Amino acid sequence: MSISKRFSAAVFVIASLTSIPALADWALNMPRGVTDISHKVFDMHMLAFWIMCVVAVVVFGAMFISILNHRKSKGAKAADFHESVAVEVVWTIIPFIILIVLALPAARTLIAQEDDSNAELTVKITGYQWKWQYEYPESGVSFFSSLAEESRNARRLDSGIDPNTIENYLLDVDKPLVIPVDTKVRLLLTANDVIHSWWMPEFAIKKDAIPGFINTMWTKVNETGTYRGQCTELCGRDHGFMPVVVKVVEKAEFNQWLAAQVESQDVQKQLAEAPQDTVEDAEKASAKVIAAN
Ligand SMILES: [Cu+2]
Repeated sequence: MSISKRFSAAVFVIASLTSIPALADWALNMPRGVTDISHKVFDMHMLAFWIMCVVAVVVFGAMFISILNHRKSKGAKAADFHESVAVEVVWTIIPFIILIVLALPAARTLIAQEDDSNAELTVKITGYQWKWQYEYPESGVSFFSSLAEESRNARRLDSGIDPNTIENYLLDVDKPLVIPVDTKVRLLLTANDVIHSWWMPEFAIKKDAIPGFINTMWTKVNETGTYRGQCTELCGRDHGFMPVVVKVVEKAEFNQWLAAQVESQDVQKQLAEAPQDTVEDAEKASAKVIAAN
């Protein structure tokens, strides 16, 4: 291969790597996300990445130049000096500066990530084998979020359904968590059986849900939309089948949704509590509850 051909091949590889955002399914990098914290995490990741690139180019460059230009066949003679204060100072100070440059924003982001004070809404998340429960303690709303039926059917052995035909295969649920946009939401995390972990890449949050413990995290999403994540702690047979789906909606829409949940939960509660000794009684009771609501 001639040098010009090699050069154009290299340009092609670099060009296809930089056009990765166009091929979303192909993306190798982490997502930039939709929260201020996720942007900070992404920027830090890229900072570390570029510093590593420069370090790699300098270190490997020096190595290859030394190997090529100072090889024995060219008559090179190895230097025989011992100890060099100058070199030692340089290779101590440069990594020290790099570490400080990386540690400062990292510490700042870590502290911000842990500060769940002044939250406007609280949601309790409980992990189960193999689903999530979402509770809004302030309004008493509570529901389970399980793998969507299309995925559930397709994943069965010999189901005959091609998973490629299922939209968001294994990343869809029957009832997603709903939260309002531009609102600081505190998430309380626990589990009811084994350790699970709640992960939402677009929000840059991930924490273990541990039985008997309450872990906290928070998020404030800047854009409405549907976001998908997964349980990320191997929690048993169906670990791969308990996705996390969060629907972020406008504040007014959220209030409407929450009110509807409160109402439907009230109806269910009254139905469960009404005396239902016979079928007739049950029908009468449900008619009464429906009329009252
Ligand atoms: Cu799990």
